[in-house]
Amino acid sequence: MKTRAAVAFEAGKALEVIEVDLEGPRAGEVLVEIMATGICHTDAFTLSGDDPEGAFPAILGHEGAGIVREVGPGVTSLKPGDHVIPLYTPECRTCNFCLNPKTNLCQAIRETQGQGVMPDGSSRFSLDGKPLRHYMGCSTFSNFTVLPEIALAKVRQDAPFDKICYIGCGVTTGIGAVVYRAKVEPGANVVVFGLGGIGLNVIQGARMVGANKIVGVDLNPAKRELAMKFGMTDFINPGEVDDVVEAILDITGGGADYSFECIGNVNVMRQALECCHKGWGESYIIGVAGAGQEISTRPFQLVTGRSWHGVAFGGARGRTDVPTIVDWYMDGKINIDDLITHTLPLDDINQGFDLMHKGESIRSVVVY
Ligand code: NAD
Ligand code: AHE
Ligand code: ZN
Repeated sequence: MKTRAAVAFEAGKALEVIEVDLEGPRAGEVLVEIMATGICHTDAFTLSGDDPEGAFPAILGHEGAGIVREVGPGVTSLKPGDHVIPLYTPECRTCNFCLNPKTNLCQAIRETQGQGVMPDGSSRFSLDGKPLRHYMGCSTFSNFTVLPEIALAKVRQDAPFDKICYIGCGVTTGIGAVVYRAKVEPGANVVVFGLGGIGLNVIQGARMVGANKIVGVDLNPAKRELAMKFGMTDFINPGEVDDVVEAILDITGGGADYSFECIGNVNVMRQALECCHKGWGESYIIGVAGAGQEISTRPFQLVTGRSWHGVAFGGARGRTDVPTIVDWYMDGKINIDDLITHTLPLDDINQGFDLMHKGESIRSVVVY
């Protein structure tokens, strides 16, 4: 079939919205009509050329929601008409990662996914007979896409696609980091570095679990108002204090119980570790840093009881946890609407990237 898609032909170039060829689903695969997709910072990161796994030409996008239109042989858990959210972290429920309760990083298809192909090593997308690569196993910047069955969460049918698409990455990444990965307790002091599409979801996750202080750190003072609405109790602009770490120790009375880095800046990652409470503070890296970048600290920081962690997709097991997060949204327990600042047609997708780079959007959503 033919489908309209925004194609990334080269790193650093704008996407081109064109018609491409899409082959139907093979065994274990599902054809999905994408109804809406968010534009995540990670799409911009890969398009910039900084992603060691970035390969072109490719169809980016990994934060979508849509409807199953066809299933390949052997697919048992989904049928045409089902509403789904694509999962860049799948959940096969049988690999040794899925069987280990300590991780959500299913590895069943990780290698081929990173190469931009389906699990059998081939691409379903092509242009003029030449393959186009998939991206993060999702390629939601195409109106129709093909995914493995294990990379789709089935969700309720009354949830609006243009809002729940954000659960495909940003919402789950932020709230999940608090709830599933760090397991923040009521009364804990939490510090969040970077109040963008991820950090604001960490903040609302911290409020949801009953955190005490929720300190937000951002260079952009315009982020303050929205962050307060989502539960931030204290704001630090690094440009207005002598020492960010000292300012956090003062506000929290000794340091963060939990800190989250939601920027992708290795210098800030160090601050996020060092603002943690001596003896028990835990720091979680969420931000994605460019190829070749490294983190550092004095080992004494760890010897004296702080610990450094990382988390992908909020520690969520997609097929199990994503439907629950959709319920949280539909029940009014979490706010997604106020984070979706812009809605665009596919033809204007590059404007969504421009808004992100200028710091003018939290989330832009493309509606097909
Ligand atoms: P964003 O651009 O919306 O937000 C980043 C925020 O950080 C902005 O508000 C910006 O003003 C602020 N900032 C930038 N430099 C700063 C500094 N030095 N000190 C303080 N604040 C600073 O980005 P986002 O969509 O929220 O994504 C954040 C990061 O999370 C990105 O690196 C993205 O790739 C990554 N990410 C990771 C996962 C995961 O599973 N680990 C999932 C999604 C996104
Ligand atoms: N491909 C990059 C790393 C990019 C990365 O860290 N991706 C996160 C998700 S960001 C979503 O917006 C992730 O899930 N990582 C775990 C994984 O298995 O990819 C690189 O450095 O090679
Ligand atoms: Zn993302």
